[in-house]
Amino acid sequence: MSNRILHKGLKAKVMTAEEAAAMIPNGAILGMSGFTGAGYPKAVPIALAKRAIEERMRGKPFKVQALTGASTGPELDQAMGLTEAISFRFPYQGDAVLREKINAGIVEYQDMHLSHAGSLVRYGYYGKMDYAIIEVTKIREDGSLVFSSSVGANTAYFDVAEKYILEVNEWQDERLEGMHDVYGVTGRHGERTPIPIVKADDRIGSPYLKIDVNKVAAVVVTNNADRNAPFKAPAEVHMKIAGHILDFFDAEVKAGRMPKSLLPLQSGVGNIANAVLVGLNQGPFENMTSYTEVIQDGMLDLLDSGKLKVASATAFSVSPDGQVRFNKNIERYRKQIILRPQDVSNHPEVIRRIGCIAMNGFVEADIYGHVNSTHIAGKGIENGIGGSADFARNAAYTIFMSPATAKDGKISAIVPFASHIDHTEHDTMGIVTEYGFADLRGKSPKQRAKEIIEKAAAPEYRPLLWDYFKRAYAHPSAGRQSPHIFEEAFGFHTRYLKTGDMRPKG
Ligand code: 0RQ
Repeated sequence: MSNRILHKGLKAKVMTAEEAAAMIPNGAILGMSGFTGAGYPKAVPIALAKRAIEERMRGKPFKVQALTGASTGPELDQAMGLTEAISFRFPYQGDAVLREKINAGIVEYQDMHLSHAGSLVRYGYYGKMDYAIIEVTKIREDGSLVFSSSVGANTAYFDVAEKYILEVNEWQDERLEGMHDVYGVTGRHGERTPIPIVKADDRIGSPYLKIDVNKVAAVVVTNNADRNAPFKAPAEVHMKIAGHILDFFDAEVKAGRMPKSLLPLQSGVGNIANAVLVGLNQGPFENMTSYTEVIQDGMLDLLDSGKLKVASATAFSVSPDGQVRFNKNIERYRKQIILRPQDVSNHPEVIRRIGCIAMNGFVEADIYGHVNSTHIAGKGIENGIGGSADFARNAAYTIFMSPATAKDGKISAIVPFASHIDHTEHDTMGIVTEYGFADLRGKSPKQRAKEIIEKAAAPEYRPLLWDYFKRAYAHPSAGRQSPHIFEEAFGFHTRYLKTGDMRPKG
């Protein structure tokens, strides 16, 4: 028996993952923990995936609706995707197998701002939630819970679910206890009160979540690692992008608009974001803070060097090496890291008040500054909007970053018209590629077009973009604010789909 279950009544609820999964009916609505491959349930989802196969062999359907915090790991999205056990997925995912099922029309997917997830679920838009399936590190004597490596949407799912299944994961370090700051954004609109965070390191809640233990239907003990993907060393292109961002910070500090400690950093996941953090660790800025959603290896480096004082987030996304380092220094990190529910970590109110610097990746941006973070033309959705718009719309500085081309130069990340728009021209302040930092502040659409084409677009695409812009400006039915020629606005995309290259032959 696990020594992580201290509540007597809940000890009696321990069963296998298969027994717990057997309680879940076809068509159930499940709220599961998990955010960026951290803190997701690992045994019951596998058992549900197996059950889908068994039921199908008996000629019966078995599919559930899977709501989570954000992306999870192979035991959940991949296993349940492969066996087509998911009918509907919300609010973010990043698994290759499930992506294929979504883009093939087999799984319905609602991509949503992560700060909104809890509130939307509480309003009942997804139906009556049958089970919350939540990974925890420990169940205390009084039945209160110590969450694991993410908090995500757990509090909302506990609030609305009829019954709970708890996965107690002994792989998670027990010393995570004390790192969480559980605070509920509850109540209907009009009844809510301000979230009292004025600095990234303010703690406003409890390290534990008290639950109604009578609702616990099952406790499953696991010992499984989070999905800790290794980081590639930043490539030259990533380091160049990071360099442009650091130069921009430098200039803002010199202009007296940013303090030397910068403003609270929000950094997306991936290699570019990590390269920026590596650059910050070598740069001149001290006493920085971070108010973000995910803590990656680069953040640990900054905490280790003392350049970063605090990191507030909702989840970890560290490499296997980062995990070892984290567990080794966990006593110190507990004083520096705060894990909050995603409706607090990503809350527009807090992001606007404290004035974050939002830095996120993009798929494509158009000449007027609209940004597509999610859809690849001709292929469908890549991951999802995640928390990017929670931060981008509300931060003091909003920066989007990407290599200027993809697929060996055949695709330009700067296009005449984005084929899908997640962030509008009104929210984007900086578009950064290896070629430079297009500073869009204080510029009209036409002025932005000049800046983006000249600073951010790859040189081989600049003449094509200028040609389009100039002809659109001269077009009799285009208007002169944000000129477009509708028949040609997606010309780069249609050429790519036809020839495999956005550049015309010859
Ligand atoms: O494809 O893997 O087949 O080579 O897209 O692109 O350059 O490796 O960049 O991993 O940082 O992802 C926007 C998707 C960038 C990510 C996005 C192809 C490219 C490659 C991945 P391959 P890269 P990244 C915090 C904030 C939304 C969520 C967000 C993302 C693959 O940053 O999901 O911001 N953002 N969350 O080749 C065709 C293009 C392309 C393209 C790239 N224009 N056309 N393919 N690719 N651009 C995190 C959370 O909220 C949890």
